[in-house]
Amino acid sequence: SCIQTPKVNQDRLWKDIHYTCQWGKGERWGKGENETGMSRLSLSDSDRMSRDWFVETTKSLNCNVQVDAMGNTFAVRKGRQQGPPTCAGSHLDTQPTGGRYDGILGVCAGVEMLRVLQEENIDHEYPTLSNINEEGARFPISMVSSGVWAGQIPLEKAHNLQEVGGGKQTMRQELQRIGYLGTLEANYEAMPIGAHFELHIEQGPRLEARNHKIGIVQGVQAYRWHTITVKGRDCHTGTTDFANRSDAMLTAAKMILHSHRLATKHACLASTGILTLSPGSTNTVPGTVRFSLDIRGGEDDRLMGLENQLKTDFHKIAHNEAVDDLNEGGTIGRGCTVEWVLDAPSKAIKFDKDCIQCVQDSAKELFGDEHESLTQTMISGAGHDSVFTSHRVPTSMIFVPCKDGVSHNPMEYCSPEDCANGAQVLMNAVLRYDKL
Ligand code: HGY
Ligand code: MN
Ligand code: MN
Ligand code: MN
Repeated sequence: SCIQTPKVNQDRLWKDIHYTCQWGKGERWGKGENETGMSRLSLSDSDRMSRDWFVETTKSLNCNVQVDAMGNTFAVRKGRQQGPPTCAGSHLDTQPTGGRYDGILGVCAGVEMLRVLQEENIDHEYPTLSNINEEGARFPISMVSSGVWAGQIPLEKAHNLQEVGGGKQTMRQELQRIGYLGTLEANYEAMPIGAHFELHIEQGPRLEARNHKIGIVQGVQAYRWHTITVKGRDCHTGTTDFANRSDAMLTAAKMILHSHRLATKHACLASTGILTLSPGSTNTVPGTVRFSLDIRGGEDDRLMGLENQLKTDFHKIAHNEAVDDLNEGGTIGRGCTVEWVLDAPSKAIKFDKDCIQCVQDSAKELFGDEHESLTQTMISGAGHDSVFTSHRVPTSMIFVPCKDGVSHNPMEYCSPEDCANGAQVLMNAVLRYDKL
């Protein structure tokens, strides 16, 4: 059934997105093309200011705002509503050198939906939601706040998370410090929502490559984050020959190279984004190296196959045993030890078919006869809060293209038209879902 839905205001949405970018903009970047770089780390002061903006703005739109013990901020518009309302949410935190659309677009689109409902006097209750630490850049579990709300991560564990790289502050202390340690219990029962839709940039090249305007997201690939510690022995670089070294840096380098090669063979992805070593001196062979390993792949068993093989091979590399072609001319050395810690796993998930249908129908409504050539179904390569909400309520996502498929980078860009297309499909989908 064709539902005449009101139009989002593209200029106003664009203004909101860039208004929120004043907080945490360029904290780590100089002038020039990088000055658009966002560094609004979860629970930082700049994050607090963007959250305060979200609270004030939604309150001015006749919402009552509730914050839970994980900082999830629900702005629920008062109105006639049977049963738990349909929610539109995403996140405001960014990568340390992130872009202006990842997460922020979805939250601002939720706010734009509320503005339109207010203007059109649509007397309907809708929550918009802003999650915390989706990026997992400052605290080691990504999407942690939606994970607690969905009952997938214990509150205690989340509250005690300390900053990546050994910072002392815990999530709980930082939530308290910025005033977002809410009294509402961080779980589904305390804040039941009926369904969840998340608008997000694709963060990859597929939509742009085919000149598609909307991605109808059917699920999210599995991923597993680890911290690997390699222990060898500090020694003098001038007096210790190779046979006598336990070189943790060389060993870790071989592991990282091997993880890339083996992931390719398993049609998966692998990446190391954090690497620390000690003692850190030109003339001391490093005895300790710690590195992150983010592996991702379509299905759970394929990813576990890669992980198990990597565990075997890292053990061999640590003991200088041959692994594929890594050991030609390698050092025989005294070997090292290796330790794995699993930080954050997420199984592959499939979104709800009614939600996907609502997105599909909303895209049809927006593009009319051209919708076939302007939309595609897809699986998300990136993790999102929707991964966790889908454990609890019917959920799906809407993607819009981003320039060159670049994200987690100051050059991230999504055009005003693409932002507005996404927000329109988001609002249409929420209104449709409620009429099911
Ligand atoms: O890691 C991810 O995929 C997301 O950006 N948190
Ligand atoms: Mn994101
Ligand atoms: Mn991200
Ligand atoms: Mn997300």
